[in-house]
Amino acid sequence: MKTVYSTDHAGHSGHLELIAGKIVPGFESPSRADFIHERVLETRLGPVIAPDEHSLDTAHKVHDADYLAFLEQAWARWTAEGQSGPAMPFVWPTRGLRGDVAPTNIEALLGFYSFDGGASFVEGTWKAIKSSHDTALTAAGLVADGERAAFALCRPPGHHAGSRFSGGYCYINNASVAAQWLRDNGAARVTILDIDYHHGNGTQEIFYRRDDVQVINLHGDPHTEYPFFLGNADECGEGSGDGFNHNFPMPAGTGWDDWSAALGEALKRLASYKPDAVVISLGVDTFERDPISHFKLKTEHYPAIGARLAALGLPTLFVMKGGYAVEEIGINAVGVLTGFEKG
Ligand code: SP5
Ligand code: ZN
Repeated sequence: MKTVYSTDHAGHSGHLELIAGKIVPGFESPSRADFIHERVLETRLGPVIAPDEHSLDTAHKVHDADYLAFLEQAWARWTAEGQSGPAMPFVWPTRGLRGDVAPTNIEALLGFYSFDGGASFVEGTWKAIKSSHDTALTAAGLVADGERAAFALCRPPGHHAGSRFSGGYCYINNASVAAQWLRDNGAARVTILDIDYHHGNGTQEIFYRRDDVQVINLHGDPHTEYPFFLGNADECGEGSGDGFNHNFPMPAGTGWDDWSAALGEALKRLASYKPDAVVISLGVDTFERDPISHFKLKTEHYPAIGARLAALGLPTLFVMKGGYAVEEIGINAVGVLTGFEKG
């Protein structure tokens, strides 16, 4: 399997996040991608190629234009105000405030276009966002051209980013852009299967009223787990999208047996949709030693997941998402891919 990868992610470093009452260095660090890249080479998964430059045309089909423009300009606007450290929101337009009109002040804009304090901006953030986007689209191109599978080694991740907001380390929803691109390039139906520990709230929001992209999520129950405000089992889609969104929330502490059973049900629903291509939002923060998540999957389980996905027999695009046990992230993420290759 080919891997698409660029070191342009590395400038997204020194950013901060608000978590558990503290502002701390981002868990979503450059070393995550470095460890995965090293493991791809070590296991001889296949050629590693650089992404091609892509326009934002497809991104404009899943994100609003004002939001994409904000992402590109956020750092410049922040420094123009005399700020130097990472650009972070601190005020959000919740119920009872005006959330319908974009403000002009950069501090207000940071809150207007986000849902948490987990996606701050530094100087290299836009370049990393754009390269993550290009990486997903280049890998989608490989799959459209007939490869059985491809791996988009994306950083930053994307699944918490919605049509008009960032959050949870995510800015452009790269898996959603890739799914849209596959739709526009020959696939009548696409499934996004999200196996990251956290619910992919952004992906759900983007496709919630559509029947041409099925969205399936396996994740920590939002009653107790981040992102809290979406991801319940009764969220099934709306309008023409009714019946095309599937959530499998599971309690913190869930181990392989229950997780694997949920995957089995998810794969049944996927197969009955008969998609022309599958996009896997590949998070390995389901790992037992992940520092911010609470499932109990072990390293040996990741190749088993890959083999189950291979058994679908469908063109498959893997898009890298979460995983914060940095030492093990390469073994676990690439374990899914080697399991797929053997399966
Ligand atoms: C892409 C992705 O995986 N984003 C995850 C964002 C998680 N953000 C905050 C999670 C808060 C978890 N609570 C801390 C519990 C520490 N034991
Ligand atoms: Zn996650």
